[in-house]
Amino acid sequence: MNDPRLYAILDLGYVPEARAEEVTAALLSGGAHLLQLRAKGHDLVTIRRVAEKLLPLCRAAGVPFILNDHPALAAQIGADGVHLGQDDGSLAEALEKGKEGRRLACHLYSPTSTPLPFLFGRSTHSLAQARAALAEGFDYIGFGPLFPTPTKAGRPAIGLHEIAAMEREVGSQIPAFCIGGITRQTLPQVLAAGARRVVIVSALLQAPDVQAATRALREVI
Ligand code: 3NM
Repeated sequence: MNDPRLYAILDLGYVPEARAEEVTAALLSGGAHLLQLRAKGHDLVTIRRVAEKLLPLCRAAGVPFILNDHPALAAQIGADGVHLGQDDGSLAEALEKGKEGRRLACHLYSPTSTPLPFLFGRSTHSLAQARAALAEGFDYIGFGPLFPTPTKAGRPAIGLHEIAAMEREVGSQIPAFCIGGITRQTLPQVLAAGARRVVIVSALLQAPDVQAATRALREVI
């Protein structure tokens, strides 16, 4: 990743499948540096169908396409990475599932072939979890939720006080994206607290003009 700062998520909780491509195109043309498909509660057939529509848009824009959960599916469809929560198992397990997915995809798997080309991201909710994800070998982390957010309702906010230490210890080694309740209004405090990269979901997806909102937030970061 080449200094990615704004990570956008196409969340099917906000965007119906019928609008997924149009909204993704707006996020990409607005300047998102990474794009994740998040489809909590959707079946694998649907997730695959949507992912296969979004992947070529991301490729054309030169933006990595990350699938939330489902490492085997991510590898099968040729995604650029997979994002895992704290309860989604270890990096080693995800790597095994990814290898299995790739074996299914190309029928040519050899145990000596090069490592999977994709990125593994981990959600972290404290400095301790961020350190652990770095030590385990994840390629990037999410860090939050900084504020209460309807996108992950019920998850306690962690506030801004650990951002500076997290950036110093972890963000200096791998990209660390602050997440949760980041909007045009809250972004300045988040950046002032030391954040250098952010994930934004509802403030982009619920904007009247997704492209303009993405561009405006990207300019601030
Ligand atoms: N993960 P919004 S917070 C998907 O802290 C997600 O791990 C979080 O959405 C975490 O920008 C979050 O709408 C929701 O607040 C982010």
